[in-house]
Amino acid sequence: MSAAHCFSSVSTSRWRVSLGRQNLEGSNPNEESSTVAEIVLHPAYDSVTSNNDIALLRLSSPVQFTDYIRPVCLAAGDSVFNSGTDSWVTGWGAVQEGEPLPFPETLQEVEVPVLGNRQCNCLNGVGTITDNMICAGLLAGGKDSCQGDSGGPMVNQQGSVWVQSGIVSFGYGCARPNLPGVYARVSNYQSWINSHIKSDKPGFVQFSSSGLDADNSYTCPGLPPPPVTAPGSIESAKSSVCGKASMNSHAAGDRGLVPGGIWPWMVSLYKNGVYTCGGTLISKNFVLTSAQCFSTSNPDEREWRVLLGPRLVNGTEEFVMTRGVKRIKLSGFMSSNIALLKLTKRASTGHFIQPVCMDISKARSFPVGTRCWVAGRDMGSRSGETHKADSGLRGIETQVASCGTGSDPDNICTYAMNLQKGDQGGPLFCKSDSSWFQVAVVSTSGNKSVRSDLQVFAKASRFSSFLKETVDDMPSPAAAATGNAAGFSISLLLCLAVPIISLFLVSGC
Ligand code: 4AZ
Repeated sequence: MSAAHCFSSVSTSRWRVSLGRQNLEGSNPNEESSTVAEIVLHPAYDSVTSNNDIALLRLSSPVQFTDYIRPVCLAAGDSVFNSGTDSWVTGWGAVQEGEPLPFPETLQEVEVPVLGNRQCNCLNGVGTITDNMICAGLLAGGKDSCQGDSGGPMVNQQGSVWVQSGIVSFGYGCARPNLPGVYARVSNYQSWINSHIKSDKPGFVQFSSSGLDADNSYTCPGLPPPPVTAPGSIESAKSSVCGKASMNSHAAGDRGLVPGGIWPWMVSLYKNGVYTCGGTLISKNFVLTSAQCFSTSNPDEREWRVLLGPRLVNGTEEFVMTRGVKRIKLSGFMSSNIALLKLTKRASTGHFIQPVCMDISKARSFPVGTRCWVAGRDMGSRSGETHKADSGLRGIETQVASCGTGSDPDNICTYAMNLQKGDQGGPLFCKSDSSWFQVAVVSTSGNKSVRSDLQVFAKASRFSSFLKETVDDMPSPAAAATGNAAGFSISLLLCLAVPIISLFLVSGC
């Protein structure tokens, strides 16, 4: 993939593509090169405005992937790049205006933030920046792409995956203050790119920015006024929503691979570096777990670390973020009691990290048949192998069952399951009105098994006053109509590990 403006015709004979190269001069031990079978310019490329500055080159023969030659992922159509999103641009272009890259012309990289389209339009002159463009640069100047970088990539890291958001296209000079570089917006071309690639299609990944985009409220004389967002609307409440597993509902499909995509409220608790318990994020500042995870009624916060944002990377569990613990509060020091951990710094939420909802006002019912999950960690069956488990993740889908006669309203029953040590502190969470609610905390030794076909859990709502007085930033579920959990049919924790691995191998990006 390159920029259309690099090609004055679609004649292929004069072109060669070099891969795996670091320097433009001298030896490049990892270099491969290929002739070009076809050059496809975007049919709506406009050389005057630079709109649709994108081209595809079909190589004459497939390249062998190596440690030095690998495909990048491409930003899928529904990607969002908020103003400020950290980006990297690479190329062999000029190091400043009029100053070519010196011998031996080693590949250069520069880190620049995305600059929103409204602001970029305003700075460059309203009308110059179309929706098919994305800008990046510093208002102060000093960092930019430059002549010779054209056609090269702007990429953004999401977890361990690099996603190409832009193709170097144009700009007024290089690195000048208030004149960001302009790039073709790759996410707008998913269907055009796919229409030209019949087999071995690229891996499209939805890139997501968390929070609101400050560019939406950027005002500028020539621009239409920013859209009004009513207070309390879904948009403005986005940061405090709970219980939406957005990555789970479309973890794979025609948009390609979305990395990770497991329950975003799951956390792992480590004591002195050893996995000790599962837990859940219930607000930006608080994690809920079982009181049984603590061996004394007065635990030492400094011994604990919280890993947030579970993701599967090549079938192995990884976490996006870690936090220390400022405060541990136990509701009591008994089997079914719960514990709240206040994080040293609030968690930044997004697709990978999001609190689960809690029904502290006891307003919800979870009738017989409601879909629920228990999620925890697979610690292996043999002792002494506690953190060697392959994926680390374990999920069991279950349903609310009747507790039978004389049932206690403070308990909830599900069909029996084989709870293990690694499930301790993790959640039983159930779906209500398209949001996921944590109904109970798993405490592996505290469950009273009255019947062998049932699992009895003490409802977390019995601790509602403890939760209310401790957690001062409890999020609220999004309105039911905005739910994206429809079509939720994949038993992801257990089943998707395999397709994720194979998709990685197939698309390789
Ligand atoms: C060029 O001429 C060029 N500062 C590429 C990028 C930028 C300017 C010029 C952006 O290839």
